[in-house]
Amino acid sequence: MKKLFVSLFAALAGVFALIAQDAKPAADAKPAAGDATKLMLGVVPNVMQYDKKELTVKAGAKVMLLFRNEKCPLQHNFILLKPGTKDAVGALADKMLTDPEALKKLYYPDSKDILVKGTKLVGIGQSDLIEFTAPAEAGDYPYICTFPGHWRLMNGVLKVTK
Ligand SMILES: [Cu+2]
Repeated sequence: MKKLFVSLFAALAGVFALIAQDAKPAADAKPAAGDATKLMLGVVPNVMQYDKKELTVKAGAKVMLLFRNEKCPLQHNFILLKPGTKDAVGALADKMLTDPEALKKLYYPDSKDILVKGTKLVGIGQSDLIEFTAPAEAGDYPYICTFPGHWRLMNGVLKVTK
């Protein structure tokens, strides 16, 4: 099991290195990237689901989350929420259907329960590198896509551990 984890992590590190190369010249790479916890989250095409129902980080860790949509023709996003607030924020997300400013807001509703937001709507072939500091309190933090209607299926839990 440990071996599997190590090789998975090596594979992840490789992917991040490639992306970093793509994004900017190597000399300009961010020094923080080395000690951040790197997570990857994808999209299952056409069923409105993330490819992972669960992610895990240490409390207070620096996190680089690569949210990537390889094959789904729909647009998606990512927000991290305070524990127990998924349904409330999901209801706000659905209301954005009638908000003329919704697209400009990337379909992110206004809510004090939102801890982290992605930086764009992620269409097919696109990705969003989301950097944040994990919550200091251990617990189960829901993440959802707030494109109206998606959150009921498109959700997961970030497990924050001590
Ligand atoms: Cu979505």
